[in-house]
Amino acid sequence: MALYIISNRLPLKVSKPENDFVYERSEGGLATGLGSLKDFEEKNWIGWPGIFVDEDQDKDQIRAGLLSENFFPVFLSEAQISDYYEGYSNTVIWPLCHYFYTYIQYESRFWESYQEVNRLFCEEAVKLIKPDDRVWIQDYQLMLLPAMLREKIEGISIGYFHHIPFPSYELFRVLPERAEILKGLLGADLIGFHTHDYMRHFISAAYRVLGLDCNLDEINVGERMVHVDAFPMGINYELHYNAILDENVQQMANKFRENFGSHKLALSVDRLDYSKGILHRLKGFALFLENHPEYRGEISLVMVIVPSRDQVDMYADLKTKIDEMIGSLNGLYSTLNWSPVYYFYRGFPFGELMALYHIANFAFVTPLRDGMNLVAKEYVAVKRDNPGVLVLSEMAGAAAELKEALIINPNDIDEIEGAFLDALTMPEDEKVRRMGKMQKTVSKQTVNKWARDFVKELVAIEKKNQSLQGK
Ligand code: GDG
Repeated sequence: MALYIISNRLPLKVSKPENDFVYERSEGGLATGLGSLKDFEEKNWIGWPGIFVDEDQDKDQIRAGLLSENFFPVFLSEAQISDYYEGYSNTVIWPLCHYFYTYIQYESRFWESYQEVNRLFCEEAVKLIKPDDRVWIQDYQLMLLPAMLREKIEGISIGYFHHIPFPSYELFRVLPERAEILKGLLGADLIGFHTHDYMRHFISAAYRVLGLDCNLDEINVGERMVHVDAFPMGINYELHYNAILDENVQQMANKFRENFGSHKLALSVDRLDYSKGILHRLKGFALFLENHPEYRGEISLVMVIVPSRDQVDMYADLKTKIDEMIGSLNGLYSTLNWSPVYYFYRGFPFGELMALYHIANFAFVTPLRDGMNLVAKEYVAVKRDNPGVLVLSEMAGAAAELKEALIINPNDIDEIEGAFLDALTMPEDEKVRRMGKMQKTVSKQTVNKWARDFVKELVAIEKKNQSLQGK
């Protein structure tokens, strides 16, 4: 019996720098978690390989190259990536689920392409999957796929996990295709979210949009019950907790510490996105420096912003505003040996990121909305026994678990300002106590446990359904 993971992207990048295709694995959290599912004889992954190819012989070559990894490519055209991925997924579903519905840019061709690509994934999957295999679909790019697959393969066991927030019904109802999306998702036997709130919102949408019979964690779709549950995703705790034991990471941490100087460091790490609350954070810091001149020269904000979608106007505008705010803040307060903000508009190699986490006195994770936010959990793990303070937005899924963080409302600039003062003045024993509790939480709810819990529940539902049908 095999397990099939289906996600928009395969966990690798295929490129063709010269004559041959080159395959580069990207070990994200998801791949690590799935690696821990030992009970399956066979684990397969279906997704887009991240390269545009037209020629059949190139496609065959890539297919063959991926086979040894049990990866199966779905080839997409540039137009499909533009309309299904950048269009419907990222300029309709993403803003909607993050409560930025006025940011939605709706084009009917986006929805057409979204349906077409979900069908394409279905066609590819049907060629491989047998009725007693299990399927685990990942994320909002493939919300129609569960029902499409169920229609093609009767009795198949299907799970779906939603990595971003699921908005309240009042917002979800705005979507013209709200019913189609819900029906698509309800093709699954098990639908997972990071938090109970998202789960509740989903059930309420199913009840109010489709008029279905629901209880606290099940939706009756007539011939089946669909189970809904919360599975908070975690990180590879050992990897992060032990990161600083690596000599290179330690050397980098020492070098960074020396170069930044003796003042305190508050770190933030985000992809460039309006949901991350980057401007609010900067405003809070500016207000703090304005109202607390005694701390000028004592603390810097280290901002790592990973480039993303910056060809899109809305993202380019956000980047311009960030650049301007940092420029004016640094212009106003910098001295010869201190800058308020150290700004890096690029990604860092893993080891350097670990070194930054380790030396940061505080982490400011203040998204306006975030499904979970793994940066918060990584910071907690990497700090090890080096006390630090996590300032965390109550709008991040992680806040449901990391209750000992300094929890703030990221829309409230005064609260952000206050968090800088609270972090700077927190007694050492309180830092140690809070961090210890959060480390305990993060070390238990790892990405491996997340994956195992989900699949265990999927199997239990399958058994229950079989016994109900007298199989
Ligand atoms: C979705 C949801 C949910 C970041 N900068 C660098 C870097 N990173 C790594 C971090 C972390 C990951 O990227 C970002 O984690 P997020 O939790 O923000 O997740 P996403 O994948 O963006 O998004 C989110 C998640 O799915 C899981 O369900 O938590 O809410 O939006 O691992 O470390 N890594 C390196 N250099 C960087 O500069 N090497």
